[in-house]
Amino acid sequence: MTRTAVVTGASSGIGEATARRLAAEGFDVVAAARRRDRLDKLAAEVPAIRPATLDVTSDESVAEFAASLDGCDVLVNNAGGAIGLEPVAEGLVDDWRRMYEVNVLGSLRMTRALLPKLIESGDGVLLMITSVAGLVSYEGGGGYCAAKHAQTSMVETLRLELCGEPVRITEIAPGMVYTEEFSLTRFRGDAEQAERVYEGVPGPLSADDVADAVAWCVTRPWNVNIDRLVIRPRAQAAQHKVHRVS
Ligand code: 8X3
Repeated sequence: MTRTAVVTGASSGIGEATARRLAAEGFDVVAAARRRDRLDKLAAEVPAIRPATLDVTSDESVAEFAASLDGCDVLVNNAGGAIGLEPVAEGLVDDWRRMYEVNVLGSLRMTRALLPKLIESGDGVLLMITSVAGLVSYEGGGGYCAAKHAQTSMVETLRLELCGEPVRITEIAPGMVYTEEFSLTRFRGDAEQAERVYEGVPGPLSADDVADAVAWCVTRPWNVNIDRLVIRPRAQAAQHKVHRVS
């Protein structure tokens, strides 16, 4: 029987690449995000992808979405992002709130709503896309690092709480990934600053590289739980150690 995978934040970047890749792996994919026009285009291109409008920051939207699903075997909590690079001393409450809403509470809403279906499937996988920012802190990371640390902690707690249930809990923590929007959002639309992050870096990861890791994690045998997979480009040995060529 075809298995169903739900991917949040599927309208671009890692989410879109994951939706495409899981479809190629034979899943029925529900690609969920706010921007329906983008999802519709994606679904028109890939028959195994079904578009679904979803705002993970809204209780009603998540409830409606969950009710529309017959079942769910894999949930990829991917919706998230960073806003701003201010030091904590100048942290903007609205930005922090937004980052918490999407990254942390969005994942909580989706987890609460779909966990019963994942368990019911008999071999569910809940996969959280976190970040290396969930494992280390860095200057300017402020609210994003805090939100990603919260997600990392959520994954660890879930795995303990669900031990004995037929659901695997996996985290993928990517480092530097070059996507259309991540850096642009962080720099509030300043394309030049956004590009500078990747300047001279030979081979930052692509969204496809992360999607490849997602596919590997969710296609392991039922008894194999990949707890955490940290994935960085070869040029990024650590947060502060990035090789650049001019
Ligand atoms: C994105 C990676 O290094 O910008 O999650 O925090 S980093």
